[in-house]
Amino acid sequence: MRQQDMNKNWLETARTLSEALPFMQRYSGAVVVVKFGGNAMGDDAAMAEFARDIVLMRQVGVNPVVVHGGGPMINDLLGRLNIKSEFVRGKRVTDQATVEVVEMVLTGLVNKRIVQAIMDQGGRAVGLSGKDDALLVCEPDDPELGFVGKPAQINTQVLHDLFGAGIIPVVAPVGTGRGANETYNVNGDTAAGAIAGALRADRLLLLTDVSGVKNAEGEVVTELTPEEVVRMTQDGVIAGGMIPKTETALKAIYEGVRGVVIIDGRVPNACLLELFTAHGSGSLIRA
Ligand code: X2W
Repeated sequence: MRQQDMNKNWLETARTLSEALPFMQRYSGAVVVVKFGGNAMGDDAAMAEFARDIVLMRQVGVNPVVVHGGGPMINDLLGRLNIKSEFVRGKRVTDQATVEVVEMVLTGLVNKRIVQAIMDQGGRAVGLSGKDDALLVCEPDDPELGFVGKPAQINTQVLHDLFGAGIIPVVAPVGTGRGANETYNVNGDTAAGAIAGALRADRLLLLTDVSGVKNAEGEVVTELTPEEVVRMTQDGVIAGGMIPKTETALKAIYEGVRGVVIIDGRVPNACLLELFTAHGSGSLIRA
């Protein structure tokens, strides 16, 4: 549909695209790991918009990897099955019955919903969990947590194979172990950080439901160094649910990720705003 009146909006759209060129050049060939948390997922329209941003990234030469969560969706099925669940230091205590539900929900429902949303936008996506091609080989995290895994060995070859084929990997944070038939529930942020670290990613975007790291005055800090994060944590300014995210960020940077951004995934086009405009969004942590 061609609009006859060249009103201001279309000129602005063209200008926005033109202004994105240096950013597209900057990120061409870059690896960007996007953690899409269950709280950031929203309704079908929001999911479609997220998928569209990921497909656009791939279209302009970025190699995106989506690592998703799904905590609220796991809670929903556990509730329907009358299985009680509790969290210790941000991680779900996971017994045998729980790990089965976690694997079903994450690798089934949530993973395929994201794959389908990307396909619907004309991209190519393949869903996998940490079991596929032994992407995430885990060790038990803490005896108190049961079958919660911490990634001990990350085999990224399958991701490079998919990049080469122009396919977007969509990873469910469920890991395998070193023994036979082991299944581990991995925190989504932890899985995304470990994969970004192993890939030496250019960017790790942690999409969540808060607008970023806030200072003592409650304002979002747009740029922080790892040292500042450590200091703000010691001072109690960074607290609660933000701690697993900043810990993931510091570990990822230590492992060679160039920058980690904590952003509100519910903001429209959050990923594009971050990568392809001078504005950015949320908090960028880098050395
Ligand atoms: C998480 C995995 C899903 C996840 C869980 O069982 O909820 C652990 O806590 P969000 O949506 O990113 O929170 N695993 C060990 O991380 O989901």
